[in-house]
Amino acid sequence: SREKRRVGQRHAHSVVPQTSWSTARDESREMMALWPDVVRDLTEAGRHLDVPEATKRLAKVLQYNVPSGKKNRALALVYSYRKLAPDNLTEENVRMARILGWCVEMFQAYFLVLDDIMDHSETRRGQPCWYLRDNVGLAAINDGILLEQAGYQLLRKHFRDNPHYLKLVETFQENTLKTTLGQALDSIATNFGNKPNLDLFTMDRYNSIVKYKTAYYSFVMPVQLAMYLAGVTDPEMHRQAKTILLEMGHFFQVQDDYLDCYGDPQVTGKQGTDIQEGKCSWLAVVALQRASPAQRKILEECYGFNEPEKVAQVKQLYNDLGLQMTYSVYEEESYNLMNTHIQQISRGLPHDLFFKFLQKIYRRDA
Ligand code: GPP
Ligand code: MG
Ligand code: MG
Ligand code: MG
Repeated sequence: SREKRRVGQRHAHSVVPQTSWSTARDESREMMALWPDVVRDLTEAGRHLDVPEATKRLAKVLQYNVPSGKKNRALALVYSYRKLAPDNLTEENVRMARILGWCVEMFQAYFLVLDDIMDHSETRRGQPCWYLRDNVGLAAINDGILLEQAGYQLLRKHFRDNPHYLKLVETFQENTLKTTLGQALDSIATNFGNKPNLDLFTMDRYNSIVKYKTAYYSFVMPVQLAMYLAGVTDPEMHRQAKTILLEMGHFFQVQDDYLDCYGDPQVTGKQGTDIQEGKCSWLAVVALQRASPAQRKILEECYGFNEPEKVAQVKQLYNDLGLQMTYSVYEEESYNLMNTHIQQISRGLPHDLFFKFLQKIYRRDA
């Protein structure tokens, strides 16, 4: 099971709930067992026989970018389905949930391939970013679109006769739109690689960016999909699920921003670039809230530049401002708040589903 550790003091009363993660590990294995079938569905069975090189390319793009991650979004979908349709858990129904999980992972791969180009990242999931592989370069943009379209093709192949097929398609479309709008806000805040305007780094701005770029597709979408697959269409249930899942998604991106600076790349599988890229990250926003005029000047001069000395000065400032402790307290308080909000869910949604999600992300280091 994953170790939960962090530099700094923890409040004495906070105890990490003990759970067995073996179910998640087993489910991950089941997902992987299905992966070759998914690739076959997308690349064989008489598809595009006249352009075999293109099909080979798709197979290669899928293999490098889709199954290499933690598959948290797919696992969340399958887990949600199990909780939402406990009386319908036939082998076949669970297999369908897993396929839908792979669709989600294809969209995730699509976003990450493009995000890594935009963020000038170097590693992802412990390997070089796809666009940095030999001879890929900006062809990775098209490969990203291939991943997205493969997601829709897989969905169509297996779910076109499902009564909620249209809802499933729209769920992918709507959440992709939200994500893309969020990514636009993220780029706008960096001033597109020019010197960022730090006056715009407010907590309000931050909240909008992360709601759109991360929370919708990472947390809301997998559960919405599981709900439709389970035949749950009650709007109030969808609304209550969305509210708590947006809160978790926000928390998750704050963690991602923290780990960009303070995480171990061996564990996260990626090298941070937020300071160099001038991102409106949680650390930058909190630093600006607390900085003295002299400290603000350091940020004005050093934030958003590649020079290692400038990056080091920003990190030193974060340390001087005690941001690791600030984060630690924030994580604790958010955790407690989300636990309270889960208990307040009233519309027949299984609370343990959301508690499980929360446990999964609380004090994560990857
Ligand atoms: C996470 O931001 C957000 C995404 C990966 C969404 C990308 C959306 C697109 C439309 C391409 P991040 O850059 O902080 O993630 P990471 O730290 O994993 O690079
Ligand atoms: Mg990124
Ligand atoms: Mg990004
Ligand atoms: Mg990040």
